[in-house]
Amino acid sequence: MTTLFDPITAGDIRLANRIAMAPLTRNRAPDAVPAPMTATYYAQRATAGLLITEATAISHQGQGYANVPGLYAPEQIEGWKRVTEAVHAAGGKIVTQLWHVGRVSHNSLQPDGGAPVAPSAITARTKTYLIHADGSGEFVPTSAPRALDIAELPGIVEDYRRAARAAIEAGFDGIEVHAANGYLIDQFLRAGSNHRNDAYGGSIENRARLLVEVMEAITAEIGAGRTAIRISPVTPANDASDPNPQPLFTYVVEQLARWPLAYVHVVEGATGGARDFQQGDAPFDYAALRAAYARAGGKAAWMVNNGYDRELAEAAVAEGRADIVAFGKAFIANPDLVLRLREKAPLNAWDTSSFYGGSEKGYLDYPTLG
Ligand code: 8OZ
Repeated sequence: MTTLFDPITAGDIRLANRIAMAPLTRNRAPDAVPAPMTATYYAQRATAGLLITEATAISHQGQGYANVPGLYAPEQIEGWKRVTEAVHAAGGKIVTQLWHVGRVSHNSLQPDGGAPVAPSAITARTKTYLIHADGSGEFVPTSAPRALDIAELPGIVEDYRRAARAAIEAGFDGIEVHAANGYLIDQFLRAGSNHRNDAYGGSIENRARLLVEVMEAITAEIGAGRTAIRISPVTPANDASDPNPQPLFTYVVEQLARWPLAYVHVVEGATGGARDFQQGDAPFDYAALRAAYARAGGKAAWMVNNGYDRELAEAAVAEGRADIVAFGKAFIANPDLVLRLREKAPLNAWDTSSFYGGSEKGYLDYPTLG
């Protein structure tokens, strides 16, 4: 019987176990450059089979929150090198999550204070996070976006390609495309945010076109075995909505089967919330999604996330419903989560007040066993 503690090969990446650290935004990267303490943070957690970094902007336009890191400037690449070296020295594996927020942004975070970009000029009913000059943080409504001109889309695909190359230069073992949680790629996928009437809107095939082009560019640039993706078929995060997610995401995974990717990462339910969250008329069938991927020839490892505890994760892997399970908040509070799960030891509780922004407190100071 397969357990969480068995190794697995995901594309070109060899994982020592099937426990991944989910991508977690921490807002501790002043000027979008990973701080020195960030190398310590990830290295502390290097016994994970795979670390996935916090979402990392592919461009200035892709930025939507204060103090989140990027991967488009030389000093950012240098900052990430410190992280990957520390993780590799500790025996871990690490990929970075490539992110364009689309409409989930604020004018003050955009180049020249401009409007955030989106498939359509529809404001997301959600908030973003700003940090003021005095260091205080605040959640504020996102700014009204402008619709991207079709002529701008090749430039965005190019930004993804360049960021993937920068990730390899920074020493990452691969990248995960952030196609989840209501950010740019997900905004194109879902009918609620995509009202376009060109080749990137309307039909499912059209709404998935940007995603397919991004995957094509990245896999050609760094190889499919170092490329992964995260999707969240029903999440309402950041005002994401679609009346009929099952056929949409069936088409998405059928397209993903074209490349021998490292893994496909699925957020089940509402991100950080109810696992049985529903959009549309029927509960989402995740087993059918995976079956559609397999039927289309998909070979990547299947990673699941959202509200898993030890029992649920062990059952998912033992019963073959998942190859890898990603843990989020539990990894913030338990740097030695793998050991604790293995020993069935109690977990430290997380402190939500230090999730976003701040110092080493709530970042580097969670205790390990013994
Ligand atoms: C929490 C706060 C800010 C961003 C996501 C990147 O939901 C995020 C995020 C989460 O994927």
